[in-house]
Amino acid sequence: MQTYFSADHALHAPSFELHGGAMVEPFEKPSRIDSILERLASRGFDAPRAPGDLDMAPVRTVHDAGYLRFLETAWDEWNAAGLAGDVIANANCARRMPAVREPRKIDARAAYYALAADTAITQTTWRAATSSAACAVAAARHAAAGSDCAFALCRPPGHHAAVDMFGGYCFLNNTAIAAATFRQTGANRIAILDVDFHHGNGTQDIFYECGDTLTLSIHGHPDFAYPYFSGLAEETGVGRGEGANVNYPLPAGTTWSTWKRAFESCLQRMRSFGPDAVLVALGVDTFEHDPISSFALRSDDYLRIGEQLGSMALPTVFCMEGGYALESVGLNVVNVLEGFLNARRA
Ligand code: 5XA
Ligand code: ZN
Repeated sequence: MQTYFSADHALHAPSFELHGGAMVEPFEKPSRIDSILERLASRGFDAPRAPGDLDMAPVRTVHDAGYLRFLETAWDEWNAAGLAGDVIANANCARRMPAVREPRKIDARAAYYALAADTAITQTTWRAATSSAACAVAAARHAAAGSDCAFALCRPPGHHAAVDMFGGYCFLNNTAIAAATFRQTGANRIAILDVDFHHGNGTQDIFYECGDTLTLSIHGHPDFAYPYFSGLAEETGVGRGEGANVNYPLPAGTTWSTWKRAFESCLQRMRSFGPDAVLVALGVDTFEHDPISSFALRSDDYLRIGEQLGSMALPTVFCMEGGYALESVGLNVVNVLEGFLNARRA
């Protein structure tokens, strides 16, 4: 399986994260990727390839034009306004606020476009985010060109990025951009399966009215899990998208036996939907020792996830999302990929 990876990911490295009332070292940091690269090499995977320059056409079909302008220029404007440090939202569009529209000042615009204050935009975040999306585009093209599967080692991740919102460490929605790339190559029906611990609110938002993209997400229940305000089973899509969004909110402490039932239901729904391609938002923060999540999957469970996805026999692209247990993130990711390849070879 070919991996696409850009060294530019390291350009996104905020110096702190606001977490539970404290400024802490960010959980989402460049060394996560080193751990995955090392494990890919030691398990005999082909050397990663760098993606080309990002084709903005699929990005523009996913994200709002004003939002893209904001992401690209936010840090420069913040700096020019004399504000200190990196761009961080210190307000939000909260419920019943009557003037929800893009304001003029840069700190106000950050508040307008932010999902949460956990995500900073640095001077070089835009370059990292576009390189991350370029990995997703290159992986989708590779799979669509007959190679059947690919791994986009995206960083920063993407599944919380909505049409016009950043947060949860995400700026551009890499799986949605990969879906748009598949469509450029003639695919009509796409399934996006999000196995990250956190609900893929951004992906849900982007495709909520869309009947030819099936979005499925297995995650911690919003009663306790970020992003708290989406991910209920009742969120099923609207209009032509009615029935094409399926959420599986699960309790804290979920182990493989419960998680697997939701996963098998996803596989069944995907089979009935009949996609031309599958995208997997591959978060491994479902791991028992993940520092910011509360499921309890074990390293061997990731092999089983990969095997079952491989048995679907569909063009498949994996896009990296969360996973913060540094000593195990590489093992767990590579277990999924290896399980997938084992099933494909069988
Ligand atoms: O999948 N999303 C994440 O792993 C990020 C959660 C951010 C919590 N502040
Ligand atoms: Zn996550």
